[in-house]
Amino acid sequence: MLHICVDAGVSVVPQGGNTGLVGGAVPRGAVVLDLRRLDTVEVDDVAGSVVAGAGATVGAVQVAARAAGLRYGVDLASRDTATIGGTIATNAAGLRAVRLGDTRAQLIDVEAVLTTGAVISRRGGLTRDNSGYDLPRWICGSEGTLAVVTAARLRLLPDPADRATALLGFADLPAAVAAAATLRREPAVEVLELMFAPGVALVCEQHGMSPPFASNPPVLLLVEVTAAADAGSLLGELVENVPGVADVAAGVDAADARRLWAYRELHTESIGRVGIPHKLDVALPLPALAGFVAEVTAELARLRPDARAWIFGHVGEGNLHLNVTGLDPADEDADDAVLRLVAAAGGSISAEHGIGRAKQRWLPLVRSAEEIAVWRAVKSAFDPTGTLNPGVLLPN
Ligand code: 2HG
Ligand code: ZN
Repeated sequence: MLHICVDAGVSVVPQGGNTGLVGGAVPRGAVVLDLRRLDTVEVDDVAGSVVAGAGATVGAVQVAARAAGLRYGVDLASRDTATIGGTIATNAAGLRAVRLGDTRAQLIDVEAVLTTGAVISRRGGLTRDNSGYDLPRWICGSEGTLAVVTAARLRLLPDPADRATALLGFADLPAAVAAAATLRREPAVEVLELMFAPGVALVCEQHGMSPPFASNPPVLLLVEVTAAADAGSLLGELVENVPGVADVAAGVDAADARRLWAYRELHTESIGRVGIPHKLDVALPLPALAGFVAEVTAELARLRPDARAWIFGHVGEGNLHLNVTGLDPADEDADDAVLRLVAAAGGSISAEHGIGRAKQRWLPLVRSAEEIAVWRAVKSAFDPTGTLNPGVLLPN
């Protein structure tokens, strides 16, 4: 099929679950290659890995891994729609990457089709293979611009028998960031998610949930630990020794833990109900994070007094999701101001969602002309006719 498109001079946009947030799979006069029917999942118990078709959902891979007493390290709120192919194309990171790594860290091999029709794959399942350039890791995060991912072999991890979740309240952001930095050093901690009171209140209002704390702390941190046994006591001890914790809600049973997770996982959907948000997925060095939030909030209030910024994210890695509502969809001034502040603070304009079509304009803030020139050479080595996903990632 690819070579027919190449011969006809038609572009191709590979699509998975369509959960991307930067327009990386949005076609513009192109053939859409829907990969969702390639949804096989086969766990290889002996190798401790899984071979999944590009269209298998992350959730299906998680279920299959668990059935074999193992687990898949990538987890994200869109797990039941996002596909393995899409998460490889975007190098999705998600909720546990602070401990378990992003998609690239799970990759053993990728089977992918080039526009020449050639298939690249080793598929042998060797986890040690240092025999040269690592094409799977180049394809991962290339946003469908280099090759069409059809399947992958992914590392599975031991499944800790026990886990415990707690929501912590803080008086201010510097205290929450300091606590996250301390907790990140603890091997058992694998989730560190930041929220603010207005976002949690919005989730409660939209979903008829009661607030987690009567005291309404301004900043909240969702923490999860895993262990072979007694994760609850371990989490209790850790929390007791972290300075600055003003409130604690412990997930005593599974239903409680699900409720604590819901405060975080329902953010995207709840904000979407307020209006079409401008989505800014940024990373900051941890020491700069609290200062950045103060600065960006003041700058947005000055520039667009009617806009509203909702902030949450994977604070263990300095990844903030800044959703700005109350802006005209075509108004890029606020995005520009935010992303310039990010770059000035030594951060990245895309922590995990990629560049797609939405962030290309700002790529030069964080990537040099020399780097982009090498990318172009790589792109033409993989896809000499420029058939795959033109207009995405690489500036035109
Ligand atoms: C998340 O962490 C996703 O929930 C979505 O990356 C973030 O909606 C967003 O901005
Ligand atoms: Zn995220």
